[in-house]
Amino acid sequence: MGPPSSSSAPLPPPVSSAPRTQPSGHDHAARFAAGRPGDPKKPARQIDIEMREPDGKMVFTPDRIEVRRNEQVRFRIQNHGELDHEFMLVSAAESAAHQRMMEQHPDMAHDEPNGRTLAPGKTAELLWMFDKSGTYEFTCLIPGHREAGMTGSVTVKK
Ligand SMILES: [Cu+2]
Repeated sequence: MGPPSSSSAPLPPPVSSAPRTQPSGHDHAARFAAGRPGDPKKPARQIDIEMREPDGKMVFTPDRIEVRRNEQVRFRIQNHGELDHEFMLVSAAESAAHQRMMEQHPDMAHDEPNGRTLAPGKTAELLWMFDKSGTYEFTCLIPGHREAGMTGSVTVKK
């Protein structure tokens, strides 16, 4: 047993990346404004979403979706590009906050109730219940991808 270590310099205070106006930083559990995970026992309408990188852009096809409130949707997401991509279902405000966080933690992968990360050539499914009307966004939060065009909208009608 030696003397108490003197190498344990005090840690710097934790740096919060969340702007003051956002109540939480990266709390996924509380951020499903777009609805909630679906019930696999109930019927769902399938919507195919393709991810690609045409002509230096990055896109979802289609990039506009309309659903009815309380309609359950099975997103079938295919990555036909050459890069990893994400499909994250969020509100516009959540997307902006999350994007700032991703710029600081670019390696963060998502496999969450409201999103999937897909390597090239992969297909994933996401079952979702849109239980609130409004307009939501789906986006790829990998830094630079949203700016390159990877964003789309879901309009939930009453
Ligand atoms: Cu992407």
